[in-house]
Amino acid sequence: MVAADNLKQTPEKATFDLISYLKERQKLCEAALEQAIPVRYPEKIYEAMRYSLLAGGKRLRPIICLATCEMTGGTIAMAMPTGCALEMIHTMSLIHDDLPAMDNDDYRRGKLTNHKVYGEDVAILAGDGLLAYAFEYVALNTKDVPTERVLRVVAHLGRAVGAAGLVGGQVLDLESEGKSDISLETLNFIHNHKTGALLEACVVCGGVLAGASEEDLQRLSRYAKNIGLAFQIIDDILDITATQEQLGKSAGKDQKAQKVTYPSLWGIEKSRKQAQQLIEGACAELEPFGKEAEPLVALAHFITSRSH
Ligand code: GRG
Repeated sequence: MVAADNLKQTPEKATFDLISYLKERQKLCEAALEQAIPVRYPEKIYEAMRYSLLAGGKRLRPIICLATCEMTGGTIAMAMPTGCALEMIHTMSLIHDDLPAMDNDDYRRGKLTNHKVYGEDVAILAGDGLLAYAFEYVALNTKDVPTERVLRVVAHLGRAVGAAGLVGGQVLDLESEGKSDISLETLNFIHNHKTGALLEACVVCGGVLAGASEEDLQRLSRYAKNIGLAFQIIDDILDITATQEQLGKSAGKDQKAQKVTYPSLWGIEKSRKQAQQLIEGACAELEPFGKEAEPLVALAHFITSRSH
């Protein structure tokens, strides 16, 4: 899943083997997700939830959450239920985003979209089921973490998904469709909410679970906001430059929908440069964590050099 050409690390980062790290972490996350939702009666809804949740994907959100928890003194076990919940929430947002009422997409993660397989009605419910279960899962399965930290995680996740996060970003994105006069400020608002809020929750929740200081949580939040925006800039570039096979979803959608994107405002080269600058800013926030920050630094560079 992780191609070597995705990993153009600078020499000083080359000592950290990100390929092996991601492979190992993806395996752990896959195993945890596989166990998280057993099929019960009525089977159809559990199967629909599992169809999208277990359809692959890079698992960046849980991996980032686990890495932050470890970097700030916690363990993988403390963060895994939150990592799974983040992937459930992310999957819910993809299922709903692909619906005919939104982006109307046929492919996701290299497979037919949820509504193409189960119908629109079940796909909406599968998203709802995943969203609700994410919160139940964190509350019931987080062990060896003080209750007030778990509560804080639940609140942070709620904020990241709701109108102050994903939902708010998506509404503005839908409203902006077909408009050619979208400002950079509006574009940033859309992506800081639609993509950035959940990535920020991955990082901050990892730190909260480990008991990181408020100052460190602020640093982590700034790191995440930078990588969130860089992630979206690269996503916009890939929509133009990558193929459907590479992306696992339709390519060239933004241009077809005449959407304002970073490359449409800046061109591809300037967009790449801006993403690179954001990643450098993100990594600067991690300097106080020293060598412990290696995985998060490498992950930030991975985001700008990925090809899918
Ligand atoms: C119903 C509460 C509720 C919310 C839904 C639909 C919606 C609101 C928000 C849209 C969020 C969205 C689809 C953002 C795009 C994020 C993005 C860049 C996804 C691609 O992430 P990757 O590349 O995908 O990490 P994989 O498949 O690797 O996980």
